[in-house]
Amino acid sequence: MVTINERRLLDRIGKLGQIGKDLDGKRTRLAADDAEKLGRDAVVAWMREAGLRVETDYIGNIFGIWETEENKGQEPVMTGSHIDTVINAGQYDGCYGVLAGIEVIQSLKEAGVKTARPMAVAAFTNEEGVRYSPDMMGSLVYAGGMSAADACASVGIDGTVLGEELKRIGYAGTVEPGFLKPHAFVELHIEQGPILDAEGYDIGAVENLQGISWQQITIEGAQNHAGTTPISYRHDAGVAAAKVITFMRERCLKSNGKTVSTTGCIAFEPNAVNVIPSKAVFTVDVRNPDEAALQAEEKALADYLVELEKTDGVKITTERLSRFKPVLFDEGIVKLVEKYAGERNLRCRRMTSGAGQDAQNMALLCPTAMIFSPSVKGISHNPKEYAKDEDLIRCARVFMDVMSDLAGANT
Ligand code: HGY
Ligand code: MN
Ligand code: MN
Repeated sequence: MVTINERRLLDRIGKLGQIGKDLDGKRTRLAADDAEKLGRDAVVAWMREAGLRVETDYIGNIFGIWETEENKGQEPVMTGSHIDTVINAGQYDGCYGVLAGIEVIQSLKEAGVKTARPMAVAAFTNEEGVRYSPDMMGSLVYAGGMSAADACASVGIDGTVLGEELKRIGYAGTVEPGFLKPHAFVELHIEQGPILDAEGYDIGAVENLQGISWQQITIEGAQNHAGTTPISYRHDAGVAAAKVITFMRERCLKSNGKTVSTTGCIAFEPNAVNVIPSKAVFTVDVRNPDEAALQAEEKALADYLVELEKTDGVKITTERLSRFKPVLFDEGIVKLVEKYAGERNLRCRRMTSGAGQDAQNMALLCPTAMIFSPSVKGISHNPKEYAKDEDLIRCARVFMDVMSDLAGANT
């Protein structure tokens, strides 16, 4: 029975987790920045150590490919995830899936296993979307949902241009996105939510993924003195922004937990303690597993902004940053996850992914599903993100079973 090299996988997760830490120990590897380049270099080195052929496409997606004379030309079974992070991030989000993908292929290869299909593992560019929008960008380009040219022309929150940054860090690749036509795609990822941990499950068979709507809202009011201006005279962009944020929280509370909304970024101008803000620029991230419900949330917000312009005497503009419909994963692969989890006596439950994932774009190309491992206390996008070694290993073993099955391995 072929198994993964547990120590090697855990060591690599730990090593990659050390890359991109600043002097305060905060881990941040934003798409195509210097820290992420070092992460990319480490992943490419491990792919080479595994004996994989490494290719990089126009948008900087990195692929480790294992094909033999016997299976060359067959559509590969693919896996992948991301190694870019949010700001002050945990060490498992995305990295676990990329490193487990390398580990599974390396272990099968080392064991002399024959597979009917080639296998490939990807590290997709800019999954988080913190520096450049939209999120899940590399896999979106790969799946044909965005042109590589448009993606490379994206201007970041820091004014940089993605294509130039990829060139600068040496990851402006030479192969066409979509160059591998996958037979199937399976992504292994930490849950990033509390369900598996709280309900005592060992593994999640992810059957669908919720829709995501990101926009940036700009509210322009009237700059004025914080002390002398009567309330009735004010056109306070800060107060208007606060009303939008609380309006969205009310919508979430009325949705019985289906809608979630977050304002993660906000900036005031001129941003002075005794000046009524003239401008507020902030993001609204709204999600719901049902497309019609998500559209209803977007419409409610748009209608509210029209109202707010009248009541507060402000001018409001919006910019679409990202929009993904909910995705249903492949029932056959979900069943495979349940089958192998059962054979290993793991407690498995079906789940929805609350997070956006590269798998949602790969589902445009081929039968796709995901496997979740438990996140302790459901904490993620936070340095306290934690996954127990035994959970990581148990789920990686099921991941190997599923990948081997799809690849027609003679294990
Ligand atoms: O935003 C998300 O859901 C993912 O972490 N990119
Ligand atoms: Mn992720
Ligand atoms: Mn993430």
